[in-house]
Amino acid sequence: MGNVVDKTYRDIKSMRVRGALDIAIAASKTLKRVVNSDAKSTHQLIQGMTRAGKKLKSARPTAVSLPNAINYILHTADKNSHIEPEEFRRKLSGEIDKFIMEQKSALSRIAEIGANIIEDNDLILTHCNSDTVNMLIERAWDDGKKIKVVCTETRPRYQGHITAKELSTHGIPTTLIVDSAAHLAMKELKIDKVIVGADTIYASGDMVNKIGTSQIALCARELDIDFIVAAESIKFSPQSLMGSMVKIEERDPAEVIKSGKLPGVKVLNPAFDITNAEHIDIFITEFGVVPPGAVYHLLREKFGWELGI
Ligand code: RI2
Repeated sequence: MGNVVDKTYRDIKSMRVRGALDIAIAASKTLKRVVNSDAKSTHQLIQGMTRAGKKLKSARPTAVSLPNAINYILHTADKNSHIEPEEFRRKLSGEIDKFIMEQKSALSRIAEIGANIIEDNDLILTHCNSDTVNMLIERAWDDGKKIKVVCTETRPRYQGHITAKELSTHGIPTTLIVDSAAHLAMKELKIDKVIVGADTIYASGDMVNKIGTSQIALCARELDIDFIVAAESIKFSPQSLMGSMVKIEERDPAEVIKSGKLPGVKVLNPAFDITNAEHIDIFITEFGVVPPGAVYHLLREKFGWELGI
């Protein structure tokens, strides 16, 4: 079973599996494999799940969807610790399947709500690659809205290329820009809306997303362009209610520049930044449109199990 867990850990760490929702789903599926291992007692099964959960959580530190999914499944395991192993396997497998289905239906609900917000002829700018944002944009297009999209390339790993490829393959007119052209493009092309995904959303309404997002939000504020975040509630951080913030992942400098190319120069490669709640107009969640000031209430309502309330 260690092999399965190690493989998922490596896939997430190396970003072979990436995107805040996808890493949470990959970890959930792996915990289901652990639940179905041949340990003799329920206690041993829970021990195995706890070990696997700890390892998987350490694969990437910034997207709270990963620990949220794992904590939820471990919480469900604890609640069922009194039942026999066979029944426990069946029950937990069903709960994990249900949890994954809920995440997928959250995604499609956000697409539906988000598509209503997009207007005919909108020019939308997005950053990085978010399945949630792409699904929402594709839904608006399928609804008959004649939209166009501008994608940043998203250095250093160029996830913007994935976005551009997906959207243009869907038939949507798509333009790729370098990250540093964001302000110019927003001003000269007259972008109507910026829509991005999220990795972690704090109780304060501040939001952690791919490096460069906060600069784009500042530009949007200056130019009076709507700045919209599309994210499932799994990306809300209950720990932030207790003052705890996620660690901003610092990745290998080799992603930025070939090692040894600039001897003596230090390279920083933070993968995420924090966008101030004041620069965010709305969050689109599966529960509807939420202003940054309402995140606190949604967190308390939806993550009561984690907070013991
Ligand atoms: P979905 C990604 O992180 C991006 O920051 C993206 O905005 C966010 O996850 C949400 O993605 P990375 O894994 O869950 O590329 O909307 O570092 O797909």
